[in-house]
Amino acid sequence: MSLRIYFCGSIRGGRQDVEIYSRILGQLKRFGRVLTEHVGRPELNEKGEGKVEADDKCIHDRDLEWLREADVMVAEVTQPSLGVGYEIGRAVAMNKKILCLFRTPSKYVLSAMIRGAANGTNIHVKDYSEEKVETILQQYFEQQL
Ligand code: 6IA
Repeated sequence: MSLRIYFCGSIRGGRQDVEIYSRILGQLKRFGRVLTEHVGRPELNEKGEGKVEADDKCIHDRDLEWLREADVMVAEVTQPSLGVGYEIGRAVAMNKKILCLFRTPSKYVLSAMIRGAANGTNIHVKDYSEEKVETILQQYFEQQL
């Protein structure tokens, strides 16, 4: 059975990096089945649906269900997002394998709570440039999983 991959990227935190999410998603498909492809869709913006509390509850509960099913999480963490930080915390609590990708150079400094969570086993944090992301993913999926 193929690996189930949970990809995270900012939505209400800001959609500036959506094209990069989409490119990473395209590459992740080589390694398994991505459960959260919507994160890379440009038409999903920070406004749209989801203003009603019940909708947000559905999104939260469905995403956590996918996270439980996932074998590995890949999180693009450059654009700060409360939701992505929360998902990473939940994945840590579930002992999931996690790869966080932070693009450099960036106007942001990655939260110490994410960079400091890296432990060399389950949780990896990699700085990357766009042209290296393919190699980083290749190495991660070959060596860590
Ligand atoms: O706080 P953020 O919105 O930036 O959190 C982004 C993260 O939360 C992503 O990695 C998603 O997995 C999850 N997430 C947040 N919103 C949604 C969503 N619809 N659908 C699926 N996953 C979500 C939001 C709709 C709305 C903004 C129009």
